[in-house]
Amino acid sequence: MAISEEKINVEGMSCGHCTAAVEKALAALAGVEKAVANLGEKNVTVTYDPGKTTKDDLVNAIEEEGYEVK
Ligand SMILES: [Cu+2]
Repeated sequence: MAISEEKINVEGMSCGHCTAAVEKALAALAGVEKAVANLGEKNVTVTYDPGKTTKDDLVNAIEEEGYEVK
């Protein structure tokens, strides 16, 4: 089981609530071990099992929270 790490650029996060919402949405997906959003860098680093979740799933979860993936 290979674990992947993906850094995804996210537009629209403006405070701690936003980063928490993005992290929570990602952490809720199957196979996601860790999601750490960085407000200053406007990105989120996700550690996940690509056998259970695809990058598209990650992007969808972020967009469903109302943030834009660049
Ligand atoms: Cu916010």
